[in-house]
Amino acid sequence: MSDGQATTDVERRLYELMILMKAADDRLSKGIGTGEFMCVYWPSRGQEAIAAAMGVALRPDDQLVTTYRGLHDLIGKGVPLEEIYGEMMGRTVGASRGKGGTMHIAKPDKGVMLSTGIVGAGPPVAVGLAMAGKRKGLDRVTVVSFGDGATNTGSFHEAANMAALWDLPLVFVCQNNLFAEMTPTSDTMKLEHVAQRAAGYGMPGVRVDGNDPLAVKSALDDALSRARAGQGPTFIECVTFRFRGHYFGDRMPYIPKEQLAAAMAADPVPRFREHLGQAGICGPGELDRIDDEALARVEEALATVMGAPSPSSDELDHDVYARPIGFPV
Ligand SMILES: Cc1ncc(C[n+]2csc(CCOP(=O)(O)OP(=O)(O)O)c2C)c(N)n1
Ligand SMILES: [Mg+2]
Repeated sequence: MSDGQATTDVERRLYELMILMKAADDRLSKGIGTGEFMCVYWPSRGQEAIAAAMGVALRPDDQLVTTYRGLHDLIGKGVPLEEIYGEMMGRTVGASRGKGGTMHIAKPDKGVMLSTGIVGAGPPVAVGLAMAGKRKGLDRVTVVSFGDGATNTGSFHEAANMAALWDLPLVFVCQNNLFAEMTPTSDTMKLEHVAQRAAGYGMPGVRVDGNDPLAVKSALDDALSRARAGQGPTFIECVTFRFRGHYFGDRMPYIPKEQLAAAMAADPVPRFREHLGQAGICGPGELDRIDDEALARVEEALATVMGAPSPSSDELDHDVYARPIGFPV
């Protein structure tokens, strides 16, 4: 395959992932908004470029640790949509048979080792995973995805220090959507750029346009190569925006209208679609087909989930560390 063909395939794949992520997020929003189904979720809409780049840059055996805002990250790493929606809606087809919920989606055979609702809890776990990979002599890399706010927690700083000290094969991917819940990053951090924090631990810190999947992928490729070559961790700050608020239903009164309008005008998904058309990578017919396939894929997954039962009470004492004796049901 020529280099040109490989580049074209990568760009098409990035778009396929981005549009699937957008469709999955839009459908949740529509379904909850109309009362068609009920679940809690922390929307990722607007942050597609980062997750798509991770999906393309990471190898299947690379590991990922993410957060409650992980819908896009999970899709990128190949977790079937049925298992994501199923878990969010508490159905037996969910990745944890519907017993974990939106905040706790894991799929080890796809390398997704943890989703956590505890802000800042991912980095120390990722340090352990990366250390295990290194001790076993594997050349897999662990990537930990988290928000700007998480870099204000002590656990992030301890993890960054240990990862750098031990040259662990770890990539810190900070999805800087400029807010932590309702608080702008500038109210909680003296530094202008989150990536500046990396220097305090002796690892490279790079800042990229998190709405440009090619920029994110390029930074990831460098970081993954460094990690695989035994040169230690890298911190990547991907600057982006959160279109739907902290949780679904958050009306975002704290975000100035002009700021939101400007962010939405720079929506990474149509922006990349336009790029593919202008660069002659995909014709309009092909782009339409990719869009239609994403919508159909989401409907198919939703239908499977809606037709699946919730776990029965018999499941209560399954998949636990210790089986209680005479567990009351
Ligand atoms: C240890 C801890 N403290 C506080 C919270 C409440 N909380 C949930 S999300 C959040 C903001 C996190 O912001 P950021 O890390 O930027 O991620 P984002 O939600 O923007 O993706 C906070 C404070 C929590 N879940 N865990
Ligand atoms: Mg944030």
